[in-house]
Amino acid sequence: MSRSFGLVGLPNAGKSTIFNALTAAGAKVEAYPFCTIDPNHGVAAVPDERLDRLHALFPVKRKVPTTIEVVDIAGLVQGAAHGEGLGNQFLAEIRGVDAILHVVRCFEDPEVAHPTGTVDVRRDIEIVEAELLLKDLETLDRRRERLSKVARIGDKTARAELAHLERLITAVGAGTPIRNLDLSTDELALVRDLAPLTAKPVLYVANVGDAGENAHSREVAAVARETGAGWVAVRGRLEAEVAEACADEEERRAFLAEYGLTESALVRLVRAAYTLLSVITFYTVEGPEVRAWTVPQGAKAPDAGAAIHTDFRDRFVLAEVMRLDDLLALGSERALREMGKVQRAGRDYIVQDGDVIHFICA
Ligand SMILES: Nc1nc2c(ncn2[C@@H]2O[C@H](COP(=O)(O)OP(=O)(O)OP(=O)(O)O)[C@@H](O)[C@H]2O)c(=O)[nH]1
Ligand SMILES: [Mg+2]
Repeated sequence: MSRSFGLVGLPNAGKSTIFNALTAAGAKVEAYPFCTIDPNHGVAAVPDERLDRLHALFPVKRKVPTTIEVVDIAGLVQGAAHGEGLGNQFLAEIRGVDAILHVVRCFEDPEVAHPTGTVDVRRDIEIVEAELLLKDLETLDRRRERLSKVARIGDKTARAELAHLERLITAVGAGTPIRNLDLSTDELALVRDLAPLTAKPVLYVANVGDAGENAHSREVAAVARETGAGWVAVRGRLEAEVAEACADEEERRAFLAEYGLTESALVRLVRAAYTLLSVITFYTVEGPEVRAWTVPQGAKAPDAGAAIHTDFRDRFVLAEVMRLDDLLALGSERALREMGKVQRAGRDYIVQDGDVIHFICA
């Protein structure tokens, strides 16, 4: 299943620019704030060198990469939660995403207005996070209001849930994002249900401008370290131009090399995001298709099979597992079989990043 990401940030931070760099979808980008009104939704195929090499070894008809979904919403400003600006009404759009991409403006450009006049990374991050916290408070409060009526008539489960809600409300009210709390099983269930924004993992995207990393982006790195978030530096405008001008990753790479960059923003961002989400990639070669799949780290073979087809979990008999590195080194499946390097794995096998798996089902 593809992972989804929601872009948040101040107006003019470069969210739509980053959206375009990732999806090459050509969303509207302007030097004035609130250029984005309606949310942009896009899908990007994840460039994957390992998949390319696997496909070269098994030149079947189709090469199917994993995909990511990206949602780009209007900028958030101070007071958004109380109706300022446009961003707040669209926060609901990103309730369903797996992780937040928080775009932080790290470029100076007098042509592009900054909503508060100057770039100040810590303050800018705080403004946006405060809005996310306020949005969560609103979500949690609404649930509390509804539940307290039921709890009053003596419903035991409602009363228990209310207690969990109170703890979350106190923490969020004090400025602690839910992702930083140690949650009990019951609280986790509640969080799954309500999908509050501050429970989602955050990847800071430092939009550094054409010249590359600078003092502002180093500050973003420091914030990420302090809060346990991920971060990645992206030359937004340059990457968006390259993404839109070049049809494939190879062409992009040749272009970016001229600027001393070895990989596109999409590749680097996905790598950081997959690490943050603790997901790994495995591969299949079946019929006319070589294909990449993402599953949570620690997934057992039947669960990985279920990513392909839900009934693989129950029908699972055996997985034949090859290491992609072995395949690339030895050049053929046959060579691996002869060397005894095809592992027959049972239900308890934990899938590893880079496995090439053939599922045998009943
Ligand atoms: N100099 C410079 N300008 C950039 C860069 N990235 C984006 N911009 C410019 O910043 C302005 C705002 O970019 P957008 O991508 O529209 O910003 P946004 O965050 O989507 O803004 P809203 O939709 O208004 O919230 C545009 O004029 C972009 O061209 C960059 O790397 N360097
Ligand atoms: Mg925009």
